[in-house]
Amino acid sequence: MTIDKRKVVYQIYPKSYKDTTGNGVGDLQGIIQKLPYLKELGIDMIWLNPFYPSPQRDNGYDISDYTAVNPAFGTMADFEKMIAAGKELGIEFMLDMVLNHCSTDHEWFQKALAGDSYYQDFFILRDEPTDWISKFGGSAWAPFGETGKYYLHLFDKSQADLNWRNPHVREELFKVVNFWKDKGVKGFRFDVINLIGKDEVLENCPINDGKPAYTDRPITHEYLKMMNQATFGTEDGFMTVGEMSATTIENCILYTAPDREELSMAFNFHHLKVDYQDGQKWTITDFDFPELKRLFHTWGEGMSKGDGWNALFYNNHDQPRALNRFVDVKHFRSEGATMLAASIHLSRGTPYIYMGEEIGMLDPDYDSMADYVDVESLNAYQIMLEQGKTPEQAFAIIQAKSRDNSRTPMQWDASEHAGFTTGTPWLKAGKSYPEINVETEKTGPIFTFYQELIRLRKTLPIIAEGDYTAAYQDSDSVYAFERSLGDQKLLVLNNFFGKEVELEIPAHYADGKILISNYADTTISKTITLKPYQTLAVLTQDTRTLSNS
Ligand code: TEU
Repeated sequence: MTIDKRKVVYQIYPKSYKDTTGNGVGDLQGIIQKLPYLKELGIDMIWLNPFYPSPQRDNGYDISDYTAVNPAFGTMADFEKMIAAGKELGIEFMLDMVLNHCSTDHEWFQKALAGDSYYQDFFILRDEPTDWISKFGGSAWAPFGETGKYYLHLFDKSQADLNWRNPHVREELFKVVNFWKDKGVKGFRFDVINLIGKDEVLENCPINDGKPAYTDRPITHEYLKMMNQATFGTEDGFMTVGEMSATTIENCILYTAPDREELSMAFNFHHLKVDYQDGQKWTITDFDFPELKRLFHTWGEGMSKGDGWNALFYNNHDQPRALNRFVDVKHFRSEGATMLAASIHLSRGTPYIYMGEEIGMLDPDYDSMADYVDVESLNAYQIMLEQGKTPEQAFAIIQAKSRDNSRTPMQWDASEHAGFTTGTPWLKAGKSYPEINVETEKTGPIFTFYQELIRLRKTLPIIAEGDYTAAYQDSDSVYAFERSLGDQKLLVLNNFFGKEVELEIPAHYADGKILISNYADTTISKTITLKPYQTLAVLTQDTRTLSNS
């Protein structure tokens, strides 16, 4: 199973992309309408977050019917049109498969509740709950109707974990995967797929909420092999990405090394926890740059050596905007946005762009708790109040950390609601839309820089295929790496701060060629001064290794 490493994926949160009906919710027709825009950007594949029927307790990650389209987003005919319209433009689709859990509204759960023992074995039922905590707060177990039993839900209580030990469950889920594959999709993103294998005996686990009993279990690799064989494994070029919660490099190599025949690549989240205080999300603190570097370097080198493949990203629908986290956006929004982009698009792995990133969108800067809708944020706010935080303190944390930060409507133009809808949007548009929108940004420095990065990956094999080695490990402001392919080397320097920094360039790069930079008029010499948030990539044919200067 090989993938095309020149491809770049663009993530669309359908609910927030473009509404063509005026119901305040984005839809598939809206995506069709915007395909030419994405063609212009140059991306190859679109990952769509769930658009299936769902009570929307967790915005579609609580699926009640795996093989249909939620009427709020359109029809199956719209879906087919979208695939066909993409094909004409050379844009493929990757669908989100939420196979760890289903909605408690799903007929499997409803039949189980009604007493059908065949379907009861689809879920994880126990007489006694363990002390595990759900990832959205509170116990991970809820009473199973009036039976006196409890069912496991690692996420919201409306998301019941499926029992992958049961072969009938696997069979049903593989049918789902094949249903969409047969409709012409060319990729899948598997939600929290490293959590599907649960230990048979579930025990109390006071230190880490039960995680060792269900994270990266060896049996998960077996399940992925089975799924690969039963579904997409024979389709050359098919792209699959697993979302891995609290995972390890060792496991991600196993999940993604081509000879393992599990998945094509993996998302991990370690680099997005560098602004968590003591590992806790609901805190506010500056990001830890040395730790960010260390993680990029260990994962970059580890996956490179082990023949694993990373999915590269800073943004998605669960994360506040990276620009707000890592960049002084007041002074350096464009420089910061382009530097962050280069730091992953020139790295080893498949880059993912989250909608709006290509125009430098920011967190919405809402004024009140009433603007937030995400179940995780609402739970966290209550828990913080119970723990003694003042409403002001709790609100400030939600403002910085809420998943709604990235879910705000795509900013198309300066008209009301950012040109997203003519109705009332399900989530308010961010305050920045009058200035930051596609209309104003499309010819600007950020969008055009993304276009160039995407083009470079397609034209230079060293970007798509080259190895990854850490560089300038001791620098306290520059994250740098070197790519190599055959005799060729590429040095990528990224200044993560708003002040200039001087570097000695190894002699063999001194007569190298500047591949790309986010500042004009940079020249290469022995000593080089990187401007605030400057990114600079230098290409050479020379084979001497880079000294750690
Ligand atoms: O997210 C998995 C996950 O672990 C998230 O809880 C993530 O760590 C968290 O949102 C960061 O605060 C996936 C989906 O991406 C997410 O949208 C779903 O809510 C979740 O699975 C359950 O399906």
